[in-house]
Amino acid sequence: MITLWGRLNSVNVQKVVFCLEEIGAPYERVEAGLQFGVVDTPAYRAMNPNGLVPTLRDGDLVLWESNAILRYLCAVHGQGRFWPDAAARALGDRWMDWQQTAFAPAMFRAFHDLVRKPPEQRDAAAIEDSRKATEKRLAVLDAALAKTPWLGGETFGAAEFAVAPHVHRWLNMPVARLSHSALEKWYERVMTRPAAQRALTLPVT
Ligand SMILES: N[C@@H](CCC(=O)N[C@@H](CS)C(=O)NCC(=O)O)C(=O)O
Repeated sequence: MITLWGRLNSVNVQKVVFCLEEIGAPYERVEAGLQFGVVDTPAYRAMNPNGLVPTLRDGDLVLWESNAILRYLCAVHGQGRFWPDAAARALGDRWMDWQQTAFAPAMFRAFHDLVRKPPEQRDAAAIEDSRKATEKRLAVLDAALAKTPWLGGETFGAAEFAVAPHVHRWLNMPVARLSHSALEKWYERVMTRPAAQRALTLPVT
């Protein structure tokens, strides 16, 4: 049995839940992080020394870093569904790395100030910088999705698990947004999947 530690309002946990639900592997999810605590206990730190969520255990293997978890699950439990070939895998991998290094850092500040901080503690200039940086990233994503229906090319793949939760968060948080039609159509396609609905349909908090 696979065990996943992490609260469902964490975008990095949502990625893994989306993947597990899509794969259909039996798993249990243990609440951890923020109000649930757990992440500072010695037992948890022994699994994940960063004290962050998600952490996944599958048999003897314990993994942290959400995209490493996604790659493992797709490779071992995905039965070839998410990487039709090496080129499609590499094309999707690009977007997974982009999500971690470019997209998530750009939107972090706007999300934290607008969703997790009371109005009097928000920094309007920092939010605006973050909003502009995010829009630049989204323009890149939109241009790519105007050319292919999915991030890895012609088929739904592992990169969707990594990128969609962040897009979902952006589109559902109280921020001024530009419209990106290819991106919005891709998001609608993603959200028709029952696995995406199970992972993502909850308030952004
Ligand atoms: N790069 C890591 C980032 C993990 C991370 O920052 N997790 C956040 C939630 S999205 C966290 O653990 N926050 C503290 C907490 O929930 O206690 C990953 O992708 O797994």
